[in-house]
Amino acid sequence: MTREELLLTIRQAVIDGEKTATITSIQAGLEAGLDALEILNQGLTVGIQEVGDLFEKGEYFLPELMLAGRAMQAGLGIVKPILQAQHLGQENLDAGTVVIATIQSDIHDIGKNLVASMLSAGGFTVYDLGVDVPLLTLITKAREVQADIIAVSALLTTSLPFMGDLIDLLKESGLRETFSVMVGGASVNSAFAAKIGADGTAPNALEAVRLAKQLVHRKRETGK
Ligand code: HCB
Repeated sequence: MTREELLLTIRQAVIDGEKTATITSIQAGLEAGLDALEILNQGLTVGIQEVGDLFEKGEYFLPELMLAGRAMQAGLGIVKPILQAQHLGQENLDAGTVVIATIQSDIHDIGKNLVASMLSAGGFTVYDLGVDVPLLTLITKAREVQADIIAVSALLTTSLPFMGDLIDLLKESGLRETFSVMVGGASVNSAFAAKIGADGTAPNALEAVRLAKQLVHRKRETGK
């Protein structure tokens, strides 16, 4: 099979919600020399986006969405350790402390989990609070562990306002300068991040690690 055919097989396995086929097609891809990042970005992620489109068009329903989510998670089970290993060793071990969660009212966690894993691999101490996490829980944990960054994820457009509320709450509590705030998830873009006054956003897990490093560097240099 060509590279493109291998990637197509991975995408299709996610679209079909076939966990076993996702695993075997990834293994075949790796054996044939595909790179883990290529499998993630051009295989798994393209597949799950297609599933979202089919759901939006009314061709897929919740069960298909759930099966595809499981297939994606199974695929990440193979790809994530490879990506982590590729990044370990190149990073310093005291990169900073991050409290991460999917924000209140949202339960999507595939992307958030990927970001959390890659931050760990990048030398950050990561406290993952899970999904549907209330704003006060996030802030309390961040204070307890003296976090550098609060990173939040949201995929539902109806969850986005809670990200703005988080920043407002930090301001009201006099803590806005204490924590950098990173926002992300498929519904988030730079314009939105700027509008709510977040410190940045990232389109994927590797960019999220890069951004987190910049934010900690800035904080250590300037205190903000
Ligand atoms: Co969900 N769902 N879903 N869903 N779902 C979406 C998100 C829609 C866009 C599908 C659609 O209509 N096209 C849609 C949201 C529409 C909207 O609000 N605009 C939607 C809906 C409507 C729903 C329900 C409401 C459906 C229902 O019940 N009727 C329900 C939500 C319930 C709730 O949250 N309260 C629901 C449920 C589900 C599941 C459970 C079936 C399943 C989630 C399983 C899980 O997460 N454990 C699911 C899935 C799988 C999706 C899609 C298909 C894929 C999401 C995904 O995992 N993407 C999604 C369609 C889509 O996104 N196009 C669909 C892959 C990851 C890797 O991408 O963007 O999350 P990511 O993360 C990236 C990136 O953004 C960045 O790095 C990550 C890694 O590269 N990043 C950060 C992420 N977080 C970051 C934080 C940072 O600080 C920095 C960077």
